[in-house]
Amino acid sequence: MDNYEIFSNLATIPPVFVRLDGRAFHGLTKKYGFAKPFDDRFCSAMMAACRALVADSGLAPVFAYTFSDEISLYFTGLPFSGRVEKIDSVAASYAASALTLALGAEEPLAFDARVVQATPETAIEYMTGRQDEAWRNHINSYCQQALIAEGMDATDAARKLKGLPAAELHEMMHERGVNLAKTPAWQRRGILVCKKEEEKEGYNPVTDEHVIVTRSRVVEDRDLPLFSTPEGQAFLRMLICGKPETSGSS
Ligand code: DGT
Ligand code: MG
Ligand code: MG
Repeated sequence: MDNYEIFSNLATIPPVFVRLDGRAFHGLTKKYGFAKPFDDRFCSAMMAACRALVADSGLAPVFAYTFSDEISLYFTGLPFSGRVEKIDSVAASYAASALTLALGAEEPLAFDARVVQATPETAIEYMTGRQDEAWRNHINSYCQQALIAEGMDATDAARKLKGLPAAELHEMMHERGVNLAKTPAWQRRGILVCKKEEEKEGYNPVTDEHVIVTRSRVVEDRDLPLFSTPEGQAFLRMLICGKPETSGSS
């Protein structure tokens, strides 16, 4: 019956992103009573899932970028010979297990997964686009929450906010004493989790010598630059291409 497994040999080549998104997390966040618009406990649990994906899953993405209930994993080498079904299913189930453990949840939860084909250039565009989405999600979540707190129901609040320009949303929160440019950076710009190589001095007892060893540890960056600025583009280029400039520029 193997020949009916028609998608199992669908394979891709790196670089790719795998984007995971929590399934029906509106229900999960309601059930756990997470603070609106941003909950520290939910964010910490998402970070634990990101750390596990980067450090322990064996999938070995270069980094994870997260905001809200989504995680983008960037790969420059692929496990499972690049087989899409296997990559998506293992990444999504691993993330779901890691988040379940981190939340101490007593019921199952799920992520969906998709592969986003990339080149180093489009990877930079992709990251800039996801951070734009994080920003839109941030302002929308604050405004939606403010209207609901004033007694409006969620559907009416969403209808009222739909299509309003960013300046009006800013003004709306300003009138309520919140400056949306001064909220914590992780809420506005998302969080990056990656491995960092560090050189440390060690001691080799066999040769009785002091040696320099390279160790890698997982670090998180909650104070990311704005990716659409020159500083942000240089940051992404360094992260994705290992150098801050485009080739050809001086
Ligand atoms: P989906 O992805 O189509 O299966 O459905 P959802 O419900 O997961 O929708 P999505 O992914 O568009 O939106 C993310 C949901 O997660 C949204 O209802 C807001 C919620 N959420 C994310 N972060 C937080 C948080 O920090 N606090 C609270 N209260 N909710 C959050
Ligand atoms: Mg979701
Ligand atoms: Mg989402």
